Amino acid sequence: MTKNIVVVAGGGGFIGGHLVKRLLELGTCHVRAVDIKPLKDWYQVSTAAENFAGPADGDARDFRVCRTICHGASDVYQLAADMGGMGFIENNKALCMLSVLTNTHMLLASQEAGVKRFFFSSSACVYNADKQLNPHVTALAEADAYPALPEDGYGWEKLFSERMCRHFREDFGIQTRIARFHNVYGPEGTWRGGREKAPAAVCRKVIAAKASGDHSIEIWGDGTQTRSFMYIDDCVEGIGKIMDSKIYEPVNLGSSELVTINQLVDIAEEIAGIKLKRHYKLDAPRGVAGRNSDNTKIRSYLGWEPSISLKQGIAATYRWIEEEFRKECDPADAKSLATSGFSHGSKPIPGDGYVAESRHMDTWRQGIPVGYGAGG
Ligand code: GKE
Repeated sequence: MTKNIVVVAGGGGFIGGHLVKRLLELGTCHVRAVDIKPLKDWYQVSTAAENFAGPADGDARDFRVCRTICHGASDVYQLAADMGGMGFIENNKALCMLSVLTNTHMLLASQEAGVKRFFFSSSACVYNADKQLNPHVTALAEADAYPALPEDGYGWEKLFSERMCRHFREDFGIQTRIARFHNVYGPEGTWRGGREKAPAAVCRKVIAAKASGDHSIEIWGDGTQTRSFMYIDDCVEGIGKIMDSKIYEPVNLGSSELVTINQLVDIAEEIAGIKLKRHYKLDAPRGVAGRNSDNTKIRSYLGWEPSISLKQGIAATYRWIEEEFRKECDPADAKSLATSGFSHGSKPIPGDGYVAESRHMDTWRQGIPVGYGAGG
């Protein structure tokens, strides 16, 4: 019996890598994993999948690539995006918005190929910033995305692409499903280099402090800012449930366990068995003051919501990063891994992020496919 073809765009990344593995474990479909990164840089490689890797075969910003990977497919999971934690999205707003090329071309190619279901990975960054001014935040319900005032760059692109998914469903009939991810973390994710999010960054810094013997930690902001963090296994389970559901409009996929960044550091310290001196970097990217996920809608539709506790998830994540650190880092590097850097495209940049001469740098080229518009 021929199996349905299922495409995972962004399959070489954090969430995509776990999703490819889960789909293969289910054994009901043929999986195509697609990512712009060369195969050697994929976070996880599943040899049982049909892997499309690198700028030529795996760049889903390129319509030609999208047509090839969507041909004959029944389901598409569109998770490909230029993204990262606050250190990246605050310093690369134009690159984050250029992910619109990927979402547009993947929707067009899916429509053309007769794809039945299209899953789009949106984000809590679509939410109105004026509703996230207080650490004691009221959990965000789906309607709080309007009136629109999302996170600059990344949030606007996600909100726009949500609308495009909706209108492709309404006008062209493709079954779209949209989940707003609330800060996903776990093993096999980004933990250094400038794109990492807070859970991985904090684990790395505690591990580095322990390894270097310098028992201090640099924390962005004043540590009172709040978030909810969702463990990867809940995320992958939620993606499957939402794709199989009748939830047409965007829905939160996130934990409702609200913590301060100081409490996140407490948890990592407890796992490490050390207490660190805290230095607060007030000029570092902080994002909103408070953010949490209101799970009323997902519970009402699915009778389910993410439930893996932060303590449990951070314990697994800490162990995995500790192992990576041991494998990849010389203890002498520990000091350099005790601080988080910012990046412009993939170029590290100094200090507060702004570089006057960036006008002349070719960072913008990183936002478009090789040969884009060639022959024009
Ligand atoms: N990345 C990072 N690295 N954040 C730190 C660090 C550090 O070393 N130290 C403290 N923080 C603080 C940040 O200043 C921010 O206030 C909080 O942790 C969470 O930062 P984050 O994990 O980078 O990202 P945010 O939750 O603010 O925003 C992310 O939300 C996701 C959706 O929930 C976005 O960057 C996207 O990754 C995504 O939209």
